[in-house]
Amino acid sequence: MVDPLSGGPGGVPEPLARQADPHLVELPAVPTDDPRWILVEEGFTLAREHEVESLFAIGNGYAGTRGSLAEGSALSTPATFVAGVFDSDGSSLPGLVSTADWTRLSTSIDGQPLRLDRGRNLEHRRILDMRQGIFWREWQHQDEAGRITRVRVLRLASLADRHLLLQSATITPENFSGRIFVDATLTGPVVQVTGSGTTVAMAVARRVMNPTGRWTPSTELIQGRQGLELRLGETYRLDRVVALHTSRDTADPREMAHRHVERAIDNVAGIIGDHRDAWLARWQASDLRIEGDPATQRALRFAIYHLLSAVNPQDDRVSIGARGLSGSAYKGHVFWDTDIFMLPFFILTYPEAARALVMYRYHALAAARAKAARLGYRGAFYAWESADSGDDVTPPFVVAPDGQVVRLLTGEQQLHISADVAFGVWNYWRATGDDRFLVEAGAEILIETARFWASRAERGDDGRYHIRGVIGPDEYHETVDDNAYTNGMAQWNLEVAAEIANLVADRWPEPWQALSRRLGIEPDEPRQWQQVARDLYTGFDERTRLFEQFRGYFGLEEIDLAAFVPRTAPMDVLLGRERIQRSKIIKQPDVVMLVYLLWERMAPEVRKANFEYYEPRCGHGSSLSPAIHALVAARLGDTALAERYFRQAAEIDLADSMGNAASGIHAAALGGLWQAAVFGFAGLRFCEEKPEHHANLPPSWHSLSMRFQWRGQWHELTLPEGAERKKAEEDS
Ligand code: IFM
Repeated sequence: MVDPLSGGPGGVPEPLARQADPHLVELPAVPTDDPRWILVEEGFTLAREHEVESLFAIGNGYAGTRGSLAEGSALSTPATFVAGVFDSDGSSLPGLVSTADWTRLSTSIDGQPLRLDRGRNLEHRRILDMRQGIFWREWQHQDEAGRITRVRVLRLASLADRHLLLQSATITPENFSGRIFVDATLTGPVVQVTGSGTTVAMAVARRVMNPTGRWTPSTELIQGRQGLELRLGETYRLDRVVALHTSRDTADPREMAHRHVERAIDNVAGIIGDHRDAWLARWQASDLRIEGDPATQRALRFAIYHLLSAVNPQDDRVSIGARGLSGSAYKGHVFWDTDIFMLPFFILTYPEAARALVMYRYHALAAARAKAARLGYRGAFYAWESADSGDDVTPPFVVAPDGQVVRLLTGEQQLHISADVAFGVWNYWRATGDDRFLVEAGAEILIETARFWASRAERGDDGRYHIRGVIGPDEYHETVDDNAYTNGMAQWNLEVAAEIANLVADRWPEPWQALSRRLGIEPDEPRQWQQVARDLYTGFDERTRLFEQFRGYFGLEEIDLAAFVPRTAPMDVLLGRERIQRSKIIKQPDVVMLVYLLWERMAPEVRKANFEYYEPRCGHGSSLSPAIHALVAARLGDTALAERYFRQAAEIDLADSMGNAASGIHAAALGGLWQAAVFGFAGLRFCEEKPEHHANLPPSWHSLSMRFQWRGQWHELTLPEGAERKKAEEDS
């Protein structure tokens, strides 16, 4: 097996040039050199600042901190979010709370503030070290008086102890001696109480190392407003450790934070070492290695890094919002993005984290039942957008790109979320064999979602069941009847719930009796679900092998997307809401999504016919779209098209190609990118209850290797295999 943590050959560019440090006092760690493990932002472009803050965010699933400049800039929006801590001002929907800015550090030299927008930046570099989970900054600045100062910073959110955040900075006057003052006070309240009564407490401790390498009791550098006289070439180091606790996890978060930080401040090297080890261990399990294509390698690691930064296996009452903990878009709300796009990565490489995510849905079941009941249905209708409680927090109105305020129907009409949740639960159980989860939580979700479908589907005059007035994954078409994705997934949900009910009744009779008593399950109910599933209208045409995306779709206006290349704005903006609704242009894969998720149930010609029909009609107005197209194209053997879509998916954050990375990375697109590599190019599938693969690697990928867990066993996958691999090596 290839060592995931070693560098190694393979067309890799030269490591970053690093200067030998002449000083005794250094940062307590060094950045990774290998460009396949780091993202580097050279210089400073004010207009890119928000985007850089998102991409360079650090996180450990408990807290996430944006990669803002410590001293700020005209556009800086530093923020630290704590998973599961939401607040609203009463008039608005709950959004993730931003805590005090623990990263703030502003330096002045002889009274002059050291800032990027003053003087000259001889060197300025930010590095996201994905391998070690560390944000680095190196800055050499010359002020108007010619004084050159070097500042180095590292910042991390400990993966070994999720309550700790750490920053270490060194400062060196390189051609002068002068008075230096570092303002390291926190901004914002250190204890916050949200409207719903959650207390978030931060405790901070600092210490300073003098140029001889000793911890100094002197606090003049950071507290005496006069500052400290630094001599030419001398380096001081400032460490700052923050302990973060909330009343979600302890009765007295303030006290807990104080005690925690007091212990931690004397163990900075240990905190960094443990954090680094925790990341290295995670990478051992979760890395995906691509030889021959360093840019793709880095893009995949970027995806994995942000997914890992957003998850916390120790807290099953939180899930991952659409932008993880890296930005405030969608107020940190959780969508189907987690169950369908991100969860597969965790299921196969980090099952403990996957379990926490599916348990979040179990805890949300009460809210999902209440939503169904409010609308007059049985079972569980999950929230389209949820926060901490599982209640639906979808905004009722949004401001469209043209400034119009429009009614948002997604919360009422994206019914498919219930089947998506069920699909994630079933996927988790199937891959892990976690029977305890199935019996104690999963079966209940599958049953309650099936009940919802059975009560929501109406029998029509044609004798078939129909699901009317919905929005499918394609959000350009609202209030449609018999959306193929919704009906197809509902059908799957009903069938699987019946199978699972029979399985649990058979294998675990006592818990089953308790569950059926508690839920009032009639003996005949599973058979009724099967009947609704059998008679559910699917929109499938035997002759053409096509699913009609919804009733009437085939009669809509045909618009050639090729005429809009190069595209200057999303298609709904270019055409307007009314026209797009009357057209066949779709926002994101809908039937293609169904083909992907229910792949094993579709005949090969059905998969192909539907992809060929719908792919040219997709406008990719959602970040969730390109990766799924890449995946399905790769499975169908069209590697060139798959590669094009794969690149498009990778660029959503790394090139900010949709123009909205400023408010957070796109976690679902990153999960989709991983899936495109694993389930698309590597063709990993779980047929007949065991893993198999049908690879279609892009020609530039000399090899792909990864580990994954299936039913408690770790498997190694290295492609191409055996003879094929030998041939590829000879050819290269
Ligand atoms: O869940 C998605 C949806 O499919 C498209 N609009 C954005 C949401 C959040 O990412």
